[in-house]
Amino acid sequence: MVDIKDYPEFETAWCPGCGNFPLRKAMRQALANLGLEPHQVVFVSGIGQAAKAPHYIPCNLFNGLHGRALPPAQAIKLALPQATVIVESGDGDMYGEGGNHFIAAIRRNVDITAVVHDNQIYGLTKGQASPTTMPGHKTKAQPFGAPSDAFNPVAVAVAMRANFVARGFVGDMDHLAELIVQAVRQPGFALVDVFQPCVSFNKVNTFQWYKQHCYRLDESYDPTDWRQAMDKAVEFGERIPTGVIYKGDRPTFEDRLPTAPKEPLARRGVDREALKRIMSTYGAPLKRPTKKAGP
Ligand SMILES: Cc1ncc(C[n+]2csc(CCOP(=O)(O)OP(=O)(O)O)c2C)c(N)n1
Ligand code: SF4
Repeated sequence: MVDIKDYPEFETAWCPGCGNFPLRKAMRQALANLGLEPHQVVFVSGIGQAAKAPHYIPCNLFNGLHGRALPPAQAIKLALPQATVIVESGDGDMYGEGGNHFIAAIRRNVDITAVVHDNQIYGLTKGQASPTTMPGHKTKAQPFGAPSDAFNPVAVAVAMRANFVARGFVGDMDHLAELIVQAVRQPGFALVDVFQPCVSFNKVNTFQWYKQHCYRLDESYDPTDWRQAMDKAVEFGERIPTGVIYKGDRPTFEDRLPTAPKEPLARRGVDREALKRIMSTYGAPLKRPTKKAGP
């Protein structure tokens, strides 16, 4: 049986009180509840404070470029279908620099889970407005207030009928762990957008602010009703719903791709005779280069 202690804690570079800590705990609990051993999981992240989260969990990790977590995550899942692939990164990384990959990943629907630390700010680079920063929010780089409207990742994901769309809050940790469990279990692309305070650079969306505004969807809510989900996804004001906002059932990319490997790509044998036949259609067989005389 897998236990949360199989996912020990490490020293981190985060500020004391950062919302990344409870999210990490919820993630460790979710992995234990899923019965996953560390070697069965691959985390993929980009750049940022949130993107460091997988450094502090003893699973496999691919840490890529800023905004580029989703493409390698999809490739890893296709090449290693048995792995549980979780992308864990920040709102800037996923929706700003990685915004187009986010849209493409929903369309493609590879069976991966994206858990986004949404602190509504760029934390690592000291508090510039991110795509989810609310308009008018004053930062050092936007002293007159963020001049753009905020990106609503949940509404975009529901509009595109992503197979699983949820919003969590680090102040409701058991609920958050349960959302991650459900997201991993759902086939296809799953999004869990998680509100988490950045205590150093976001003085607007504090823990208290999230606590005052977030409420849990009640039991009677049906996440398979797309129109109702659209209404909930755009509810972002005095009250902001948390929970599973939408659950879809589009076929996954793997289901639609006849050549998708069912076993690790690395274990597939090579048909050398077929390879020779293919190479022979490109002309004369390759010869080893001969050594040239000279300096
Ligand atoms: C291409 C590129 N642009 C910009 C940066 C600088 N940069 C590093 S992290 C970051 C923002 C990270 O914000 P977010 O993803 O919200 O994570 P947080 O630090 O808030 O957890 C930026 C702009 C970079 N490293 N690479
Ligand atoms: S700057 Fe913000 S996001 Fe980064 S570690 Fe500190 S509190 Fe967390």
